[in-house]
Amino acid sequence: MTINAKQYCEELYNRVVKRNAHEPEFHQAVQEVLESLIPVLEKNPEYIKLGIVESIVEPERQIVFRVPWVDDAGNIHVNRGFRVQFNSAIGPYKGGIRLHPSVYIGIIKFLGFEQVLKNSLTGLPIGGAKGGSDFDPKGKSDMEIMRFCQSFMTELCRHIGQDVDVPAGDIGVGGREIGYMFGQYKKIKNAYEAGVLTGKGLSYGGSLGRTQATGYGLVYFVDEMLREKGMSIKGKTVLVSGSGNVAIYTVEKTHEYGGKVVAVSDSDGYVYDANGINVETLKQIKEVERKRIHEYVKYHPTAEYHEGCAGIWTIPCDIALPCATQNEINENDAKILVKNGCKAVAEGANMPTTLEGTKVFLDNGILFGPAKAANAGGVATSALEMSQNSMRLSWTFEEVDAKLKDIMINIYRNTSKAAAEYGLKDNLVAGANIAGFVKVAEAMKAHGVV
Ligand code: NDP
Ligand code: 2IT
Repeated sequence: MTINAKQYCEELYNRVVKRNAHEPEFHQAVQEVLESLIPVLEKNPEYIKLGIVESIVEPERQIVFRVPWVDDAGNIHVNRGFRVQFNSAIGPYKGGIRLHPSVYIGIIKFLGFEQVLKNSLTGLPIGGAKGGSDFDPKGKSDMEIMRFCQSFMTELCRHIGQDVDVPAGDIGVGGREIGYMFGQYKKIKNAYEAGVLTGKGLSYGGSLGRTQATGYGLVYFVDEMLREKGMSIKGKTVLVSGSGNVAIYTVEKTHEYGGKVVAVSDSDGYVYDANGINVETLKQIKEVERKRIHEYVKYHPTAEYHEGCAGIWTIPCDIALPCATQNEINENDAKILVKNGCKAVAEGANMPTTLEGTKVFLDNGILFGPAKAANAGGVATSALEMSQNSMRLSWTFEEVDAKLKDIMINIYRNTSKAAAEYGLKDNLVAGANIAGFVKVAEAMKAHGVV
């Protein structure tokens, strides 16, 4: 019996929508991947016959739990916690934890699904997962954050382990939160299992370079993507949305490479600084004081603050690097960027461009680095942290950074090669989905129906 791959993917997509009702972000992530896989499945129908495509869109396990905690005034709050262990074909589950009021199962599922393919692209042995909670860390005291993290880990610890599932940071989770979670895990398990979490502090098993890795990796990817076309970052005007971990180190590395980042943002608005965003000020406001981005103009009075985060995409630029959150660039934003002369876009955030926005970029010949490939430097360095924990050794910053750079260049090349192999030259969206999928699919084929 011959299988029509296109029809199969359409039917499977419809089943995914039905089975995961009211989860539009997950549908969006699946739709993009299934569309990319059609040529692969036409060539290799056994991935359909062996149930691999159907399995890859179904998480291996979904854990939903109650997270009660007490605030400083003695009031009790009850949040919801999630961990979606999506696929463990090529390694232990691996992926971050997001704390944001918008978190629900559909967000965690889309992130877990993308993580499977992203982790495969790194070339390192890590499966895919994601977790989080609808807890809002904004305005909480250190002690409230600690009590929340402890309660979250009291349940999560049953489901993770250095050879089982290794969480890390994402939106709302950085070094402070990982520290509290690690402390609680260690206490409950009575074991020093350093590799159970990544993004740890340097005094207890963290890796040099992990804090910088996603942003630096993004810029290494962009540099390679431009170099291939005879271009470079030097002298380019760059927009970076967000002002968190990924955004800060994207700004820092872009400046090192001779580009000028003129704007950053948060969910309230954006800052425009024609002189180039000062990264030390950014670190002071966001990492030390944990304040809002409008504070920037107090330090640099010639800079401008504008309400509304989407306005950032109306600033003329050569390169746009969305580093805040999902669906922050829609079709209209993409059209404005193209009209204003933007030549390259690379995604530091996960799924920051809508499907319609992506189409605008691809149709207009914009160099476009999709999240799975372009922001994989963070999780790749997490895997390097796991390696160091297993060896009970630590590498220098230079060693880690050199490995990260190599990994990002390889991701660009493998992604671009996979696209070309299927007649989709320069479509890195398809290339990333294909290259990420094939490795996982081969492992699943070898493991049988499990
Ligand atoms: P942070 O919490 O450090 O920063 C998040 C930034 O994004 C903040 O500026 C925040 O603004 C903004 N933001 C968050 N939610 C929204 C929203 N709904 N609308 C507008 N702005 C928003 O997170 P990270 O920098 O770690 O993560 C940023 C993105 O990068 C996410 O998509 C994450 O999944 C992705 N990523 C992170 C990796 C990592 O290693 N940390 C690795 C790979 C991808 P505000 O303060 O106003 O909320
Ligand atoms: O989206 C991501 O890749 C991350 N948040 C990093 C995950 C990790 O395990 O380092």
